[in-house]
Parts: sequence; C-alpha cells; structure tokens
Amino acid sequence: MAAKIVAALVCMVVMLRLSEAAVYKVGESAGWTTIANVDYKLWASTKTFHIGDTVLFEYNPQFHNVMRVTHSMYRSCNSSKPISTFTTGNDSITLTNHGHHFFFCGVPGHCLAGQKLDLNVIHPASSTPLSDPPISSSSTSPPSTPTIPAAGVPGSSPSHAASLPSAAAAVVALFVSLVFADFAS
Ligand SMILES: *[C@@H]1O[C@H](CO)[C@@H](O)[C@H](O)[C@H]1NC(C)=O
Ligand SMILES: *[C@@H]1O[C@H](CO)[C@@H](O)[C@H](O)[C@H]1NC(C)=O
Ligand SMILES: [Cu+2]
Repeated sequence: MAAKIVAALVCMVVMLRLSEAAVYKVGESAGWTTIANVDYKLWASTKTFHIGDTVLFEYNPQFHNVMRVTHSMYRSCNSSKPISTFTTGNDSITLTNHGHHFFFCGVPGHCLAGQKLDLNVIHPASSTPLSDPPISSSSTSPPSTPTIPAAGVPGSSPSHAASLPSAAAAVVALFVSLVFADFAS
C-alpha cells in the first residue's frame, strides 16, 4: 500500500516536471539589452517559473553578457564576484533549484541602467496541479503593478499550457486508481 502510493507520487512528480518544462526568452523579442528599455522585473512577473524550465538570454556578445550573482550583488550592481558568467549571446540557463535567481549584465553601467533580472522559481509544493488555476490565454493583459512600468512586455503563454491540464488529470486518475485498488483488496 505505502509502496504503491510512493510509486504513484514519484510518477506524478516526474510527469509534472516533464510536462512543465518550458523555455522563456528573456525580454521576448527585445532580448537582453539596454536600448529597448525593457522592464525585466515586469517581464518576470508575467511568468511562473518551475524547476526544469529554461531561460534564454539572447544578446550581442560584443555589448553585453550575463552574470548570475547573489542578492546583495544584484542590489548593488556589484559585478566583482559573479557566481557564473555567460558570454555566448545565446545562453540557455536551466533552473535547477527553487527560490530567487539574480542576473545582470556585467558591462559597466548596464545593471544600473536596468539590465537586471530577478526571477523566482516557485517551490514544487506550492504549485500542485489541483490548486493551479488553468493558465490563461495570451489574450489577457499582464497583471497591473503599483509602479509605473517603463515599457510593456508582450505576454506569451508557455508552450506547455495546453498539455498541462490533461497530463495532470491523467496522473491524478492513476494515483486515485492505485489508492482505491488497495483499499478494495
Ligand atoms: C563588491 O563586492 C566585493 C565582495 O564581493 C567587495 O569586496 C567590494 O567592496 C564590493 N564593491 C562595492 C563597490 O561595493
Ligand atoms: C539559440 O539557442 C537555441 C537553443 O538553445 C536555438 O534554438 C537557437 O536557434 C539559437 N539562436 C541563435 C540565434 O543562435
Ligand atoms: Cu549589457
């Protein structure tokens, strides 16, 4: 009984991770830049990041880079000791742990000009399929914020949006059938 529940739970977690892996291009079509006045904080607020998702930084490597930094370095735009640095201009970073991830461009002045990104990977426990509302279509406007956004960022739905509810339903059905089979026997 217990073993079956554990197996079902493991199966559920694995399936959810597979079905939820999404790729988010930072800044959408503008990419990672200072010239388009992208509000990266606003951009991140329109997304729900999960473990296994990927963020893609696209930029001209002659002018920019990507540094992953600590919170205090992020706050002060201090680029002296980055956790890691990316310089290809097409950097895919897979999110492997929950919590905040801080990035900025290490070129002098760019972080201060707003080329900085704080994204929060939500904890798996707070995103069970049963409590998640269905992901809405791209026709809805991004959530309003108390601050005045510098520039609108076009919202886009993650590519897995359509497949998620059916996959989740299948997993829940499997889980329920396993549990009830045990109660009946
Ligand atoms: C940046 O951080 C380093 C330690 O990581 C520190 O030694 C240095 O003083 C900081 N620079 C500024 C301008 O705060
Ligand atoms: C950037 O990398 C992604 C895969 O990580 C690839 O699909 C895309 O074509 C690349 N773009 C450029 C401009 O190289
Ligand atoms: Cu830059």
